[in-house]
Amino acid sequence: MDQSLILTLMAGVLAVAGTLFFVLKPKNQVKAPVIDKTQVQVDVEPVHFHPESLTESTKVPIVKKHDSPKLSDIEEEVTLTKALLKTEESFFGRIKKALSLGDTAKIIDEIEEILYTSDLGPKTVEKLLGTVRDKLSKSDLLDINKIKAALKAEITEILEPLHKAQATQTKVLDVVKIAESGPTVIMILGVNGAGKTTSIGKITAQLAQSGQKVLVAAGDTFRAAAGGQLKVWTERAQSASTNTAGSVEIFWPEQTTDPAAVAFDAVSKGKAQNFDYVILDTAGRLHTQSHLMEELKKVKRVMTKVIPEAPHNTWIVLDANSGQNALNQAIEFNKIMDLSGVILTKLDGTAKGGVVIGLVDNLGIPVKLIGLGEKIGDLKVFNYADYINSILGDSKK
Ligand SMILES: Nc1nc2c(ncn2[C@@H]2O[C@H](COP(=O)(O)OP(=O)(O)OP(=O)(O)O)[C@@H](O)[C@H]2O)c(=O)[nH]1
Ligand SMILES: [Mg+2]
Repeated sequence: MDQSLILTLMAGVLAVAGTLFFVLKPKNQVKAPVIDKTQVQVDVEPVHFHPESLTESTKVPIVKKHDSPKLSDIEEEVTLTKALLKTEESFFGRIKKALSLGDTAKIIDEIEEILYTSDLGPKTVEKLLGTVRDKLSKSDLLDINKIKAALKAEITEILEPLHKAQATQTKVLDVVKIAESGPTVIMILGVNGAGKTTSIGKITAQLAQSGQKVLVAAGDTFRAAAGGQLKVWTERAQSASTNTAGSVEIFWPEQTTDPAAVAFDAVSKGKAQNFDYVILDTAGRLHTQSHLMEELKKVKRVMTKVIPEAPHNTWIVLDANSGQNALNQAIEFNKIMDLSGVILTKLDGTAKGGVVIGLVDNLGIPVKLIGLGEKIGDLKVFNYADYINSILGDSKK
């Protein structure tokens, strides 16, 4: 074909395409976004909240709906595997290295040392060690896959019975014991700084997202700033939820200094006003502070005057970084408060993630939820299979 004819044809095609582009382009794509400067505000970062340093006037920052993180935005951010990388390194990573010792007696000694320094507790270490010693032949001990399979089977035996029911669950709503009638009451307790208030914020956000009407009660009457901090979290929870059927309200009688009175009034209000959930925050305390433990018992007792089965869920919040201490705390709190679940926080970045196995083995109470960060979406239902795969370097995620 003649070269000039080809050029003419190409020019024609381009002209037609250009015309079609301008005719068919949707109108709203041409417009530049209009920014209402009065609505722009600095994002409130939900990290390292230090309520003590806030003054009365600044302690409740306003989080506007449009710029708050949505649960769906941040759901994918932290995976269990990512959070447990350090645990995997210091647990299975070290076992892998032990194989280079070549000698099976030395390998067993090294595995024993690793297990004892993995926050499992002596009873659980003996179980795992027994498996390695009794179920593996000399040649198996030189095969990392055989060791892994033996550990996996034993850890599964410990974790599976209490967590099978929640293996397919992803929502807080699905791991709560629900009241037969009236509001479901969740009491949250634990030592200072474990992550109680933060976890309540995260739980509330998820429940609101599931369309639930939630009343959060400021039962930490001990620390002056505690109510304000809880208020911030309830506002975040409300803002993070995109489900208009759900709602969040705080019960914070600022003049009340008795946590039992707060609990009683909150549960009464929850019942009278048809809330689906009442979640009670409590002040941090050590199990060795007997008067404060007595106080917790009283708080629990008064709620039964309104709803005999309340609290339907008594969850202890434990900081994974406390390792063996977390286990001791749980054992002691359980003696007095009859716990029904554990929220294990700060699993992100700790090397002490092995504590889960010891906790479940020694306590016989399920780990319901795990905290994987400081943001409102960083709370997941504990999945035992994912956990085991993560600490044994077998995760596909
Ligand atoms: N990295 C990380 N930080 C967390 C997590 N959960 C809570 N935190 C942080 O832990 C700190 C303490 O959290 P709070 O919720 O105030 O703990 P608390 O148990 O209510 O503390 P008290 O009321 O003083 O007893 C805060 O800085 C939180 O951001 C988590 O899962 N991961
Ligand atoms: Mg608190």
